[in-house]
Amino acid sequence: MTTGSLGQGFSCAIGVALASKLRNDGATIYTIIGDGESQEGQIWEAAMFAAHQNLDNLIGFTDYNKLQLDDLVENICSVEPLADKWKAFGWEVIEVANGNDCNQVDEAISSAKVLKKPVMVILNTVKGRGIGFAERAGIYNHSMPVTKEMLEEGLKELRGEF
Ligand SMILES: Cc1ncc(C[n+]2csc(CCOP(=O)(O)OP(=O)(O)O)c2C)c(N)n1
Ligand SMILES: [Mg+2]
Repeated sequence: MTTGSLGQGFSCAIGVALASKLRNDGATIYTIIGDGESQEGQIWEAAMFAAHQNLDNLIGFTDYNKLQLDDLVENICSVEPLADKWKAFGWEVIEVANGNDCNQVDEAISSAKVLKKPVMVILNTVKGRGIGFAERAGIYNHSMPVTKEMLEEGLKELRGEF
């Protein structure tokens, strides 16, 4: 599911992970949150609950692109020290140096699957990576109108046609 209100998707994923454990269906539950989203109080209540329930079937990802809607995350309200926060909340943490590299993400998932606690994978990412105009826009790409021409250009770039 995708969600709009920041924090709610994470709480839903934790509910799904708990249900999966109760059913003993062997599923792994994946959830992605933003770094700006991590400024929400709901994230931390949910984090505490997931550890309390020992949800070792849950793998979270933080898209740590250092930007939120208005500005740099650190200018609005820093989330650092992010890894230490998750550890203090009872989670295992795996940090991925280049979160835009699928191989590095894949390796992190393999490592996360054998850990016996909920795991937060912190992905150091670049917002808009893969599409030049989106990456260059930085903070302004959050609600950037995309014309038909820009869409074509972006898709070409993602297909490696430049
Ligand atoms: C509870 C809540 N407060 C505020 C917003 C408005 N809002 C939408 S996106 C956003 C910033 C999210 O930043 P981040 O999680 O870092 O995502 P990114 O922009 O990097 O993809 C905000 C404050 C919202 N959707 N929900
Ligand atoms: Mg962000």
